[in-house]
Amino acid sequence: MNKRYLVTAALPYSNGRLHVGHIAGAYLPADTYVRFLRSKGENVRFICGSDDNGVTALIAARKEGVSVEELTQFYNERQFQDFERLGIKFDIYGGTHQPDFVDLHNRISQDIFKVIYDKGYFVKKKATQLYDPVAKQFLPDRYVKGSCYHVKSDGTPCNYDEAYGDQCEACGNAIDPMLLINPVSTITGTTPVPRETTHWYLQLDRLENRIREWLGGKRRSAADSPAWREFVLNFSLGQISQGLPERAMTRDLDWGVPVPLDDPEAQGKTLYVWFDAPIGYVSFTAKLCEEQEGDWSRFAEWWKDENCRIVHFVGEDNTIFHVLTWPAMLMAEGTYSLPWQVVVNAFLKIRFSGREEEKISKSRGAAIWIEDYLKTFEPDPLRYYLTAIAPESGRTTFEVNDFIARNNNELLNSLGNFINRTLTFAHRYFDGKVPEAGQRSEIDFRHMTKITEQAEKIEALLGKFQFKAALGELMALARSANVYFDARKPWVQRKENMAECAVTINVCIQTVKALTVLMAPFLPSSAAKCIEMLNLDIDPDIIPWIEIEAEIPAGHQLGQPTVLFKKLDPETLFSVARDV
Ligand code: B3M
Ligand code: ZN
Repeated sequence: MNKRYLVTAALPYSNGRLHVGHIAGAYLPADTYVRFLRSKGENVRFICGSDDNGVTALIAARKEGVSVEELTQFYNERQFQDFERLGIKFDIYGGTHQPDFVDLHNRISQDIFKVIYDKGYFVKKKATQLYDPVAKQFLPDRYVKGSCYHVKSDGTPCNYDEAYGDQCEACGNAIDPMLLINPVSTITGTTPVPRETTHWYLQLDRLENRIREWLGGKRRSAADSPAWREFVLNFSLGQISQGLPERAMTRDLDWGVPVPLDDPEAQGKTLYVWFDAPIGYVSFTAKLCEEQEGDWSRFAEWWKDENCRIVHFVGEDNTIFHVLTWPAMLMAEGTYSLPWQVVVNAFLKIRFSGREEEKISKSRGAAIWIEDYLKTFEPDPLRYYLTAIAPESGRTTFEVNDFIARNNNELLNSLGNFINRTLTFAHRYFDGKVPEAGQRSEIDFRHMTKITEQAEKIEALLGKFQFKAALGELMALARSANVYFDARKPWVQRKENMAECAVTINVCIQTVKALTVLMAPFLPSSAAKCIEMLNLDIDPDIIPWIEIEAEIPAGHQLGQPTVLFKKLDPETLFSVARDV
């Protein structure tokens, strides 16, 4: 059966710039996966856009003294540029409140809300919420801060005192703002008071069994369905065993999707941002269908068709919403497919030389902003490093010195060096043409077999979302290519036996081609340079995976060799980091 893939990356809040942590969390692995799928000839759509609704945008707009519309459009544009320049290529980049998207987004969000409402999965309840008497408004979750009341897995209290009213960043648990210890309004700094208001609550408890079944059910043992990352599964099953609380899906807020009910008590209320944000994936798909086929309702071919695999890439703080709430919404609605996989990365920490490792933080100046990075550097060294240290099974640290070292030792000295020495040799001694393949000996064959083996490993690992390991196998191939080159000594062969030298360089050029195909999902602009250096007539954006096995014929004229990777020095990166 013809499978299709709909891949999404978490919708960034359009309230600030992007830093390396964002990229490592969701966007780079998603882009790598999509590039891999495309090279395998799969039919795939890659969807993203900004999360404009809710309070985070309001807070930022208030702080910057601009309207929330202005703010979200400004950052939507800037973030999109960062993605583009990093080679992260979406089929569509929308935004839940961007002028071209908001109508369709509101309509689809409201439709889903109404279906769930009609099916009786919401209860309307009066609840007491925190109200700021100075600002004269109810405080949405993100407007309240206080100490976390949860108990950590080791039995000690969390007590993190910067916990927001929706989630504790220290222990990862969902927060009920009414239970926060010493709550403070982030708008005015006053102590909020409890006051009564009406909301619509999604009865997650009624869906617990179905979510558990979906998480651990039969589907998971099917050979073609990669396993969940362990920390994701454990965390999610843990949440379910504690019991899923009813969650309010509406808010007292005037920025967002209006609650689509005739009820007078729904007046002035909007949908909870975590209700409408994942629907952004759907509404942007609909917009793409409108643009490509003139009919937005064809989003159903992606969202309501069992032959389409839906894959979400998110960071660890989005786990609950993608592995529990979102599937619950889809189950309650009833006509959508459930995610095929949710790929979650943990947080990335950062360590500047001479400093302790720390949380990436805007306020403390501990971040490398993508915009700043790109002023001085090429995208691929960053893509390389962020994949090499990908927080796939737990938190990892971006070490500025390590970034430089790995660029210089691995990208440059291993991968870049092999490609460069091969191509310059071919230019110097074979007129820039691919020499005759001749009679390959055992050592040549062994090396050619190594290419096939590595390609198979990389393919299998990418299919299982193990990007870091896949990149490791790519680099292992680059290393053994250098070992082969050194063992054959073409610089000696050239003087003693030109025919044997030709065999060696032919093998090396075929290796460069294989490396080009294999590096493309990770390092797309370097792969494009290689395509040029090899002078191949292949679309550099979608290099077919089968090209690994297709040898370049003898006599083929190569292009000019250019520098693939540059040596980086710590001072330059340090000055970028200091700019923040
Ligand atoms: N905007 C949260 C975040 O960037 C959020 C993701 C929404 S995905 C539907 O952490
Ligand atoms: Zn906590």
